[in-house]
Amino acid sequence: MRISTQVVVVGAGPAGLSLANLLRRADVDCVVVERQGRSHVEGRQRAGVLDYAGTRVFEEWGLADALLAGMPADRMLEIRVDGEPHFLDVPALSDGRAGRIIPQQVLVARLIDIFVKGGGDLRFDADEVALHGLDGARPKVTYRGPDGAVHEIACDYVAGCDGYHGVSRTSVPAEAMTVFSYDHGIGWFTVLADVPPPRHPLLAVSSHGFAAQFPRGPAASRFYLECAPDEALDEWSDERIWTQLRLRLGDEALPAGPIGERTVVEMRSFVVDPMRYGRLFLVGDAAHIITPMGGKGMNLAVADANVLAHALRAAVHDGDEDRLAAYSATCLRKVWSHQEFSRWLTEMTHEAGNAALAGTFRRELARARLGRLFTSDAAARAFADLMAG
Ligand code: RFL
Repeated sequence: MRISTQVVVVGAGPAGLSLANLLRRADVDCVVVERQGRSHVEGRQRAGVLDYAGTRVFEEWGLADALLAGMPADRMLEIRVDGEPHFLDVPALSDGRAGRIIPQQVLVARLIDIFVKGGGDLRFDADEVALHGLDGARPKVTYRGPDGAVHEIACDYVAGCDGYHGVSRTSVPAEAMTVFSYDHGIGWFTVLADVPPPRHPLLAVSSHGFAAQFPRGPAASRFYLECAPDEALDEWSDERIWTQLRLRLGDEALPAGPIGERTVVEMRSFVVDPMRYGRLFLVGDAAHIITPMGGKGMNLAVADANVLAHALRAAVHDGDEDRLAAYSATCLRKVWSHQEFSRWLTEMTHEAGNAALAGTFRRELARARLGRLFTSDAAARAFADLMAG
């Protein structure tokens, strides 16, 4: 079965769905192919904050009202050091640039709803997705549908939005891209639990190791616990989780709750340059992954989608490919800036607690850096500027 379109979007995560919706607004024809089923995609719980820059993207394209309705502003951040709370009012410190607290699965479900109700072509359960002729004038994407038939979609451009483990990046010859990869040398054990969310997103630094608690909707929290990079999941019994959280968060009264999901998150960063090969453009996690520290992964996906939507609109409607030529360099500026922010925050919050990581001298340096955030308005503003995106 053959059809043709202007853009095939591979993957329906935050990157692919943002791009698909922006393309519809830009009057650019697209088809989205997604390997998983709709309920799986809508149930994937990961990020929880859309930064200010992300909210601006959806405002500019007229999607913010539908997407962000009822989602509270992201205001205060608490950094607790040895049980002592410090609060940073991010919007107040960044001239009112507030993000929104929105669980990733809510954003994804709303993006799907808007796209499909608007007549968008979104194909779930697409198996064996393959990209062809990326360095030619008319690439193709093939997949096997749930009906067992092989479908072929000819197009002008392919947007590879299929995440770190997707097929898009691996379709590019290895010599055509430079890969940057960094292992942060720590592990993060994370659980999603039915525990009332903290009043404010909370980072906790102590000699027991780093921990964090973030809101995930009205009745749930995502917790992170620093651990050894090679730590096995089954080393974390429920009892150990709650004991360590109470100790590290400095909160003896933290209630235990049912744990829905537990994973060890890779504290690894990865970037490819360029984010383009011929008519393929890599977007979001397909091109770069970042540690969850600073909450920038989903936001970078939205930022890339925005740059690409503008560039594709100019190419399709005006025959102007200058923005497409600049796509990779434009995105990578922000990617590296966020990578630096995430690494800086990771290093500071982990080394300030656990002296075993980098020694006592670096622990004191990290504490001095942290302390500056609470005593220097300029330092707090620089931090808030990066948080706002
Ligand atoms: P996604 O979300 O991985 O979506 C890719 C989509 O492509 C589909 N796919 C394919 N489709 C067709 N053919 C194939 N061959 C395919 N292979 C894959 C997949 O099914 C999926 O639907 O990438 P995208 O869109 O670039 O979005 C990136 C974000 O999801 C990611 O950066 C964040 O979730 C990262 N992240 C966090 N980001 C934040 O901004 N703040 C956070 O607090 C935060 N916490 C997290 C996170 C990621 C986590 N994990 C496990 C990866 C917490 C966790 C636990």
